[in-house]
Amino acid sequence: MSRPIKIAAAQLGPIARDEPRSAVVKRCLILMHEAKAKGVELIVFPELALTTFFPRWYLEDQTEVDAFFETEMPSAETQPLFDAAKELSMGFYLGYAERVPGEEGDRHFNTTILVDQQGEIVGKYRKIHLPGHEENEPWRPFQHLERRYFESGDMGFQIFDAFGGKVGMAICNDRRWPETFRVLGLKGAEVVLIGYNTPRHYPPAPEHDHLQDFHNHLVLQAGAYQNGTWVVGVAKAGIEEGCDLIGGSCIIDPTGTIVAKAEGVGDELVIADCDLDRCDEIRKKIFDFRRYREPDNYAPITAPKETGPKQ
Ligand code: CDT
Repeated sequence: MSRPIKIAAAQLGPIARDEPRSAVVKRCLILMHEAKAKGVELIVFPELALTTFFPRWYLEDQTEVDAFFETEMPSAETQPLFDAAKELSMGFYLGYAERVPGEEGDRHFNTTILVDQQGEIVGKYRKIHLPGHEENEPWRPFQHLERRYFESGDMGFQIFDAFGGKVGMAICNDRRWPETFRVLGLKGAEVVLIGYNTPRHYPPAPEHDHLQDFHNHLVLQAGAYQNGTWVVGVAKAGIEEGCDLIGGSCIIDPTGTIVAKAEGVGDELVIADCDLDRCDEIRKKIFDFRRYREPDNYAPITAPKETGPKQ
């Protein structure tokens, strides 16, 4: 049996702070048309794909922060992506900053959507693991204020029936947590799509800077193998506003093998034929969850986080 779907990881190079969304959308459309010529059915863009990675700045004016957020999807500026999806019969994953206006104040999420080949939104995920810090830390060469600008996602880890399979979504830091993949794996994910923005320099632990590419692939490959799922990791890469973001966008098969990988740090397509039936290689033979898991011994995993060891 085989259930192939051709997927493209659409890595984006840097996005300048003053680059309008319309320019980014144009870059995405170029990649979609290139991908169409190669038979791609699903294209995956990075985390916060419509703007520069703004959590690197401490901004006191909320209006300035909100300018990086979307209140509607599609919007006039992003509608061309939805039109292209329909015209090219190509679904997409798109990360963006989402603002939800409400009577008790606005809510802000680091969000991604899954759009099908008819241009309809069929899935949404709001980032759960938010890295970084809440307050300005001027000693850092750049900030990582996701914990200031976003709240943790309220939609859980879900699976969407789309593209003839079961699709899971996560965003950037989520990939470092095995629980992300395991929850998606337990729900039957056959492919997990993950956009990211990962600075090479990590101010609290600069001694690990040379390991950033390694850690990226380590967690993506482990997540794939340990759950018998395809994984698509997609970077926003290159020197963005003076900050070096790793590339390494890749597609990983359910054995944990990287089958296609980006060569540079600019706009680039990484394409692979992903046979979703290959998940069975691992799920039926190695990690048969129903047969081999021992959840009675895993209680600390779901205990409140305060019960973890003090650091
Ligand atoms: N965007 C994002 O989540 N970036 C983080 C940076 C490192 S914080 C430890 C990441 O996990 O790649």
